[in-house]
Amino acid sequence: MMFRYVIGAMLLMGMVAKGFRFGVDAVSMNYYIMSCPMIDGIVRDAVSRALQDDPTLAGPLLRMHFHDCWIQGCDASILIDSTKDNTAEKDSPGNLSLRGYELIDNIKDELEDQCPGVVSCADIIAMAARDAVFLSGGPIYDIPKGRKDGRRSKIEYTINLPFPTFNSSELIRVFGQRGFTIQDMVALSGAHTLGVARCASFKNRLSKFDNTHEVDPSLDANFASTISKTCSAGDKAEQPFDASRNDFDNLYFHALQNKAGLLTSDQTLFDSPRTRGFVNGYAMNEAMFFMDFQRAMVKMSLLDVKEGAKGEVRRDCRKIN
Ligand code: HEM
Ligand SMILES: *[C@@H]1O[C@H](CO)[C@@H](O)[C@H](O)[C@H]1NC(C)=O
Ligand SMILES: CC(=O)N[C@H]1CO[C@H](CO)[C@@H](O)[C@@H]1O
Repeated sequence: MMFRYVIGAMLLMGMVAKGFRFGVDAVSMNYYIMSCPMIDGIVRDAVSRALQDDPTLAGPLLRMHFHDCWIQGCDASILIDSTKDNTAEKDSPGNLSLRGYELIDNIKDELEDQCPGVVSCADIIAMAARDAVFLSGGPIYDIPKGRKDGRRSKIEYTINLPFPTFNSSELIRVFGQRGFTIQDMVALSGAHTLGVARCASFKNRLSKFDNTHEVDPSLDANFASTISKTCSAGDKAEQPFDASRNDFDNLYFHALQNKAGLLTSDQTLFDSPRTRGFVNGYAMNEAMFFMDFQRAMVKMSLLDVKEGAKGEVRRDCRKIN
């Protein structure tokens, strides 16, 4: 616990220094301290109520933040609805299974009542993801706030999301391009401790199995027949990533060690010597996973953030002002 405070204080000092350099409208830990002091409680309570109704929402909320940040920075571009003239990110095939948009709308409404025109949708996504992690049993950590909302969302850009068929070299490359170390990338992949994937995302692992009646060597035989059975219900059938889909824990890394990683991009982390050490470390020591995960999440939450006049505070998260 003490350790967490020390890390928090170190981050805070870093952010304050950053705010000092870039002026008053830069991201900071206490961005809303004057303009919306109740914000943390409001978001935490709303996410908590939503997860009591539906604990499976934690995964989609965390994934939403990743998809938002990965495409054009953490600017809530993922929330924009398509219009007659523009097909938005959220309508791309890779993003269709995202959920939780209504919860973000509800939080936004509540914040508009309490502190009108102040809180960006991008900050709401980032905070909701953070709270979803904590409320599912993961680490508690703070993130800087003050992201502004972007004014564009285009389906074409989502081509840059990492593919589930990527091997570790490709993952290392694309995460490296965005400033993440190999360790960051493995820790962030640990987000797959929450939630499910649809057969469409992992059926590539079965083709060899199906076509030649041979077990794919990177797949445990029992697990291969489990996912094969799941896929017999079609492309939309869901398979949890690990044995505890609603708990943020390190069982995902145990699954990888047992050749029961769901996506190619999961199993490759154990199969490649460049990443295996981190997988084994996180499987053995959950506290280390939590520490690295929260650090990497803060980093991800600051990807290409739009500060000040580079963005806006959307009135309706689904529409540009
Ligand atoms: C390393 C590269 C990554 C790849 C290739 C990848 C790919 C995928 C795919 C294909 C799915 C399943 C989608 C579906 O079938 O509906 C998924 C689910 C998920 N991803 Fe990732 N992902 C990656 C990294 C991340 C990161 C960095 C996060 C968050 C920090 C994340 C969070 C999630 C979560 C929580 C789910 C479960 C969603 C649910 O339950 O509906 N992923 N990911
Ligand atoms: C990873 O995939 C890339 C692109 O398909 C390929 O060139 C490379 O050889 C693969 N690396 C490994 C270690 O399999
Ligand atoms: C990961 C993934 O499937 N991404 C898709 C998101 O949507 C675009 C646009 O339709 C696709 O080209 C990507 O493959």
